[in-house]
Amino acid sequence: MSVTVKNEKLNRWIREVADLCAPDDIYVCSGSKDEYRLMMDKLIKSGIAIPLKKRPNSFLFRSDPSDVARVEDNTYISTASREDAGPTNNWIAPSDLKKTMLDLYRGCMKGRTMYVIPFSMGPIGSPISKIGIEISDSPYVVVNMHIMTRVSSQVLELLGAYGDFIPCLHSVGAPLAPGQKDTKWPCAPIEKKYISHFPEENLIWSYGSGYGGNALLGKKCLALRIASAMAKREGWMAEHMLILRLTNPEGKQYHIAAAFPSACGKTNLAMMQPSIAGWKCECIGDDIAWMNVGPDGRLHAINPENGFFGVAPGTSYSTNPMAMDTLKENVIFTNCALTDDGDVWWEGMDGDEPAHVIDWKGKDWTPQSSTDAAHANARFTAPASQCPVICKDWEKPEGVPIDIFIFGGRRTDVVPLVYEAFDWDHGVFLGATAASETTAANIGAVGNLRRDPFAMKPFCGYNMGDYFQHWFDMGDRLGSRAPRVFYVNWFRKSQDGKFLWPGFSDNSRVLKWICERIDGRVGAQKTPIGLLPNEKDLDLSGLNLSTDNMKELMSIDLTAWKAEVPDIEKHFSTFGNRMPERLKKQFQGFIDALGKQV
Ligand code: TSX
Ligand code: MN
Repeated sequence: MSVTVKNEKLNRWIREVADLCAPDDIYVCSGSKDEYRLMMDKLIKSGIAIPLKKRPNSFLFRSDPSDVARVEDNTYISTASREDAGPTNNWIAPSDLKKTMLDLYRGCMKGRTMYVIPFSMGPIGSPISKIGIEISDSPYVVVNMHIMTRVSSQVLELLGAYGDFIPCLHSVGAPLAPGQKDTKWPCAPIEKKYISHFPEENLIWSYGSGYGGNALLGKKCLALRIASAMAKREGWMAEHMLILRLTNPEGKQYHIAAAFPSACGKTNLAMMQPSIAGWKCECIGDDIAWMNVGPDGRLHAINPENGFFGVAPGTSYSTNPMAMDTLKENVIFTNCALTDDGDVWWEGMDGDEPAHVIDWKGKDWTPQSSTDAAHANARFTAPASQCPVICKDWEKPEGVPIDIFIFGGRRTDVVPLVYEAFDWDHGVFLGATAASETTAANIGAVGNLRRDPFAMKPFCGYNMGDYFQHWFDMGDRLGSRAPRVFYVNWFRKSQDGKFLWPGFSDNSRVLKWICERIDGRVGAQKTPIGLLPNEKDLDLSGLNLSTDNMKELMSIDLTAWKAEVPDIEKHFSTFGNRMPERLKKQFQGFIDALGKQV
């Protein structure tokens, strides 16, 4: 039932990998519903997938406790020159890294089936789309790829005999000796995990992990790290951004692409439903945007993904009702808790805590337990088409025209709710200096300020200094048709430690101001950091926020902003001679503006 392959490069590669990894079997995926069902049936029989009584065609998986997140320390950008990977990436020379990984790959699929997964990032056949082939020995990867990408034999037809694709090689790194019983979540120890990218030859090699971005190679590896390097070479953009369409009461549409570091609620914003009358919000994507200059000279964006791979804990009808409604059927859950009536549960879900669940490690859990029932990085894999507010144009091959870029971060103080960049170059400065405070969901100490330029620190597949320059180059090309740039912070707190802004649906008020800026309907107040809303211009109708509260939320403490300068200086200095002069000029302009305001 395995599909026949006619593509020469693919046939050669399949043979090469099979010779190297020595699987028992080879299966080429078609992407059909039957294939998904058969695969899932096998996973159920072996006790790896747990069918959920409460959600049709939905399943729970539990990973090995050592394999629960992306492994940034084991992620490599392998370019001929170390400088081309830059200071934000781990680097090993391609020849050394390949030698190490070839040793690991040798015989690594013994006792397993090698799956060949043809997939398209972006609608099949769209001019912006890219074809990848993932070879993996993980059936969990196959079923997740079915949801997160467009897996189809059509992709192979499109390739024909001589078409090109991005090879993505993946193994869980756990060969089986003859007769050896498999574990439920095979993987390799941390020192043997490698997530490697060779952007100079559009190649991905992943070994040792079965989890998320380490293993579903279409997402972070292809659509961000490899694609960002391709985009730099070819003059387009691959960004860590949600895409949404806002429609105002007169029916005018605005398309927004927004970049936030992790734990800022990007998926929540992507599916947000406005609290203000007459405004409509539709989701186009929640994680990645591929953008190209269209025939109209504007920047057009597509979501290259086919699903949502979202963090479950914290997702509820109060934080993200549209996500909750997306999760009713056809979903894969990983590392969530299992309730006694056959449903999933996680911390932060609506309603009371259940009296008993099986936790993500498969152990009994009650509210008295000292640990969380779901892992903090537990995930749902759900088809984007099931989102009740998915935009009808989300699969348009030409994408949607972007009007607005938003950057943001989680800041307890200093940064006001919203401000606008003076111009494109200043917008690049805001993106390049974006920072967020770490939360329990991040690694490391809580409350540390982490610079995460353009939310791309873990995902830029080349030197981040060159990436900054690419943003300037795109701005030059787009000229007056470039999107306007804004910066937001939903997370500012008062002196007494309370969130100053209600967030969630009420963020529509901020988006409304942004749209009114685009239309020239409202002015703004020029400050050293950017353009702030005038007091009367933010629509706060029906909100119960005091004037003092709003003053604190929008306040600019120049002393606090001056205290940011040394940290930005240190951040920028890491880019050495790859630091664009135009960005240095922006930084100097910022320092000067702060100085003039003493
Ligand atoms: O996602 C969030 N958004 C964006 C929503 C569209 N979160 C959750 C972040 C964790 C992933 C937020 N948390 C947001 C927000 O705008 N704001 C906050 C902070 C906050 C939390 C709770 C309240 C208010 C603000 N609740 C009450 O005041 C009742
Ligand atoms: Mn992401």
